[in-house]
Amino acid sequence: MTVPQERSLRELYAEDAERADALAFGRRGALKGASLAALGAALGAGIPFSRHMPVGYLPAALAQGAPATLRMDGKAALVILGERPLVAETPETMLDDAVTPVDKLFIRNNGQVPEAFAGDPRSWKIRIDGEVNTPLEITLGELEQRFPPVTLQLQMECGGNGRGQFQPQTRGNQWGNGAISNAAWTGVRLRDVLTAAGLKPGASHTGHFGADPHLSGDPNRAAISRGMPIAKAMEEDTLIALRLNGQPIPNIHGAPARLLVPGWPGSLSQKWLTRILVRSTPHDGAGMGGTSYRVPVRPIVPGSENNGRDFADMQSMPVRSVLTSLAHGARLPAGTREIDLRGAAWAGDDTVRAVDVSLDFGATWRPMQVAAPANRHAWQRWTGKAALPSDGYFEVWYRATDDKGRMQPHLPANWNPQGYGANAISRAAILVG
Ligand SMILES: Nc1nc2c(c(=O)[nH]1)N[C@H]1C(S)=C(S)[C@@H](COP(=O)(O)O)O[C@H]1N2
Ligand SMILES: [Mo]
Repeated sequence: MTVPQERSLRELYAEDAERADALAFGRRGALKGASLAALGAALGAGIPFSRHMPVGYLPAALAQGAPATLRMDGKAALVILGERPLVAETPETMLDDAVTPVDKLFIRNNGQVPEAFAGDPRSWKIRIDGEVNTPLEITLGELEQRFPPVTLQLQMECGGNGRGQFQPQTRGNQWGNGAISNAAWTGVRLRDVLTAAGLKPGASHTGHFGADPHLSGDPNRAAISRGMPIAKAMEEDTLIALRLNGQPIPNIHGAPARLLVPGWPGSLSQKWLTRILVRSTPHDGAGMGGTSYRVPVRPIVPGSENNGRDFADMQSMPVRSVLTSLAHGARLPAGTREIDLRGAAWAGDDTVRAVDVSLDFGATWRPMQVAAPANRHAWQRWTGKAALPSDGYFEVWYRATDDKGRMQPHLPANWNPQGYGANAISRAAILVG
């Protein structure tokens, strides 16, 4: 088949990717001469590994539009996914630092951003109540005096990271892979505080509360209020954080104190923390139950209606990787025959055993070097090189495998109504010459 004259293949891909694929790819799946040439023209270069391109494959270079970027004091030019509430993603190349700088932390709000606390941060109070022997109302000043300080590099990843991969599309922010940060957080262990309050025998779950108003402004509604099993609350890496990369936490990231619950959905890491309720039943706040932060126990038909029956709370996040040394869509000078590959990988409560890269649409993979995490629940950096046989259009496919042998899949699995847990292999398009 030939490509229609009146529209470029690129335009057609933007409008109707399926039809463009049907035009560009033959029935048997091999790209034909004229179509291959048209696709090469749309991409701006020939495709040296075209023989490995799968049937109906949409080249990564054609699969995205131009993003809106954030302008905010103290923040980098993140990609805006939503204005109200404000949600912004970190492009993968901005995740090139081992410790994520404050300006590059992604932003995820569910409600309004509260006014910055005007008082002395040390006077901010957090209440610990519910299934405890001695309810506490403790200021940050007292917290720092009573409990030993801890500094850890901790991943924080939104439960919806990767959501944009799901077909059919699910509701919520269409994240790429950039709802992840790995900053150095200083604070006190939540377990020290809970132990000081004294857990009653029935204490089984927490509920978290913050000072941010609901989007509607209704004071009786919480923007978000999630909770976790007490075992996660008592883990040594779960913190009430007071400092971020050695500085006071900026307001947008939850000043003056927030929870940091690494490896589990970021929504547990309550910003502007005011209260932790210890419960004898799972918490029932905003963002709990139904299909919120929950995934089907057994796969459901993608796109089907489901009220969350037979769903389970998302806990440890799945394995994922980012490529930080080369931007998707990068152009490299003609004659480039070797590229430096570098990035990060993480796997919730688990560690990453391997990162592999393919330049030939998955036909062959080569292992990268993966460093140990700085501490448990920090991400792991990976590096390596890859050789290019010629100029042309290439895709760098990268995938991580966790220490239990679970690998990023080719397509996101376990479709669910709110789009959690999509961790398919990523691909970055590069043009050489
Ligand atoms: N109080 C409060 N805490 C919150 C949220 C929120 O909207 N309000 N969003 C949660 C979600 S969904 C995520 S992913 C992280 C994002 O933290 P960040 O904006 O500092 O990156 O904060 C969590 N804590
Ligand atoms: Mo999130």
